[in-house]
Amino acid sequence: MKQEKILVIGAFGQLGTELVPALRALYGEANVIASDVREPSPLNSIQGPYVSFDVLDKKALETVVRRHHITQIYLLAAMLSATGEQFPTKAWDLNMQSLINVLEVAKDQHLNKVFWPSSIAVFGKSSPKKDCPQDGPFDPTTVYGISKIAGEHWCNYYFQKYGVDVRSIRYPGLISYTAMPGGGTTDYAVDIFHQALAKNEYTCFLHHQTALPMMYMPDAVRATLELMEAPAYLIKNRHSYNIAGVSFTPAELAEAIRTYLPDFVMNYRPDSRQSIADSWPDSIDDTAAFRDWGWEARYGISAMTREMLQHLAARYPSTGERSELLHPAVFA
Ligand code: AKB
Repeated sequence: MKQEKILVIGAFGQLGTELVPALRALYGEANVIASDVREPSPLNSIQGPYVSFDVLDKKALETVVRRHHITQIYLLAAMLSATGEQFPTKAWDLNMQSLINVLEVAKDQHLNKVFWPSSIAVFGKSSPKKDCPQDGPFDPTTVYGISKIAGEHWCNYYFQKYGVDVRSIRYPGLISYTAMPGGGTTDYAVDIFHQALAKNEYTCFLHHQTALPMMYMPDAVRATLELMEAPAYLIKNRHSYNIAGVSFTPAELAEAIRTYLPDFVMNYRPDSRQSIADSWPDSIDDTAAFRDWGWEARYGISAMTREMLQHLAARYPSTGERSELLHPAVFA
């Protein structure tokens, strides 16, 4: 077991919900402190050590880091693309000030490592649609994207100037059965599974042909741990790494779901999130992550769809009657 003490900020979010148990399996439960601005509740029940504080309160952050002898921070708190467009200044304040607070504390208290998530939202209309390269061009259209590209520069700055070992990944849309995403443009790719199982019908807020880069959560958790476990000399990029998982359109995902639920009906009613999706690449080039620290995705659309439906089917008891393939007896 490794002697690190890790603080995960934003532990109740989609990624935090799965990253905390993965880190605890690696470092021991007592050595991973989950934290969030929210108090624990039956809806976000996390076992093990937990502290509640606001990362925008730098003094509170300093106290938590000192009191728990923290050596690494994973900063996952953020406002995502769609919600960020409703509250632009709030999104900027949260996304930027949280990062500056964490980088300052990491510098002052000589932390071993910091993880901070960036996003495909750093890309924009002038970025290539297909296999979008690591080095841009970047012209984000959302406040979320602007905060992510600015944050990448801050990460690089703290590494170059103060030697803070900060590492980052540009996540695509994340797909998981444990926690719901909150306020993103890629959220449809999680919602669709719940609605398919509950009602056999889904109305998608994106056009049927809008391809976006996505990733199944087990791949995203593994990417995060692999990046953070890699020796520092391998991490050549201190802005953020592109990582690719799987790219698909809503129509392709609906088709994959029909393998298990043949009568599934998909409707389309694009809303304001369509223009955000239109500004993002269809797919991502991740050769730099492969070259530097060996990143390779494992899940394609078929395996991801199968696992999502199988895990979620238990929550929707009528599913077994509608689909032989999702009957509990088939995958028990
Ligand atoms: C969002 O849709 O805002 C996020 C992201 C791609 O970073 N899921």
